[in-house]
Amino acid sequence: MGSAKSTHLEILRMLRDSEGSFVSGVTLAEKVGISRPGVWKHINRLKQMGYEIQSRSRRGYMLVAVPDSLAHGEIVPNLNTRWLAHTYHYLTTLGSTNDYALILAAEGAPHGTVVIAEEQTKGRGRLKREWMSCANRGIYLSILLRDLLPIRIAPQTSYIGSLALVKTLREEFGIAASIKWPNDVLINGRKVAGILTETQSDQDFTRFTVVGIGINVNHSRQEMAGPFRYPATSIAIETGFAVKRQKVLLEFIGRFEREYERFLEKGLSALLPEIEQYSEMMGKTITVVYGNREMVGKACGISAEGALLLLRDDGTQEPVWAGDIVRIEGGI
Ligand code: BT5
Repeated sequence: MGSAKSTHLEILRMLRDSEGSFVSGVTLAEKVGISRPGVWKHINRLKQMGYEIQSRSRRGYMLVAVPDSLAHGEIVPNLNTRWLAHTYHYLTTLGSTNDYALILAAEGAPHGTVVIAEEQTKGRGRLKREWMSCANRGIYLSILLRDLLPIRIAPQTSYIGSLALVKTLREEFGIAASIKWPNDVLINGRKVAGILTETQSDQDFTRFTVVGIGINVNHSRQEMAGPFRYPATSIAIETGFAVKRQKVLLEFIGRFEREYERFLEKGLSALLPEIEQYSEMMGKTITVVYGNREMVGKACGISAEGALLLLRDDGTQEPVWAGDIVRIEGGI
């Protein structure tokens, strides 16, 4: 007999295998090795988790609908990756997935470990800013990368997150998403996702890197009303319908792995044409704020090291390494 935890998953697997038809309580009980009241208990547990299961006397149970949960059983069996998310930590509520991933990393968690939470109570942006992470609406995830990267290269992994998400939204959902330097993804000029990359290093090389991504998927207009530093939105607001978070997550994870491998093999310069193509600000006059400094210029490229290249009025080109774009010409 399996543990209580795996028994309900075993029952779920059998119901899935006979999709669209009933499985008798006796069959379930025999196959799993528990009593019929035991089956009933596990069915109730699955119902509480959001699975819609029809029960009919003498016919048994039939799975009617699965919840849009990001739990292990809904994601990991459907992954199409070689190494990413094979270790998968799923929590219904958590302070911050980045904090959790940093602890796991220190304890030796493997390369490609993913942490997912349905809700964050202390979700973080850059500079200890807050990331609004209300329950069951968004995707809050952190990816642990263990390759040794020169310290100056590590922040470039943020671009892998934004490029992978923009390609997911464009290719799978037909949404013209764009990248806003340095770490945001926008739809129709509004922020739909943010990325927070954190590293721990020895001397010149990283020991590990954690890329944290927050994606607003099914948030309502009220939830996205803010106040936020930059106008915010969700995929559902922009498309007008709810989107399966499972699909967004699976497609994103697959693309992240591919883009990361391309980055390791060929460097950021291999990704730059697409990053620039999908960029919200290229060729536009923008205002960047860094501390007390405000810079205005035309965004004219991203350097091979990841700096934003700003063309100033006097014709000089300035690389900008950090800051926030607070205004984009023609933007919201
Ligand atoms: C970011 O910072 O955009 C990075 C956000 C990273 C969040 C993920 S969630 C999973 C992982 N675990 C964590 O704890 N964090 C990562 P930044 O560019 O500094 O933007 C932060 C600002 O965005 C805040 O000060 C707000 O004004 C605004 N903001 C907060 N929540 C938002 C949301 N859900 N959507 C859009 N804007 C938001």
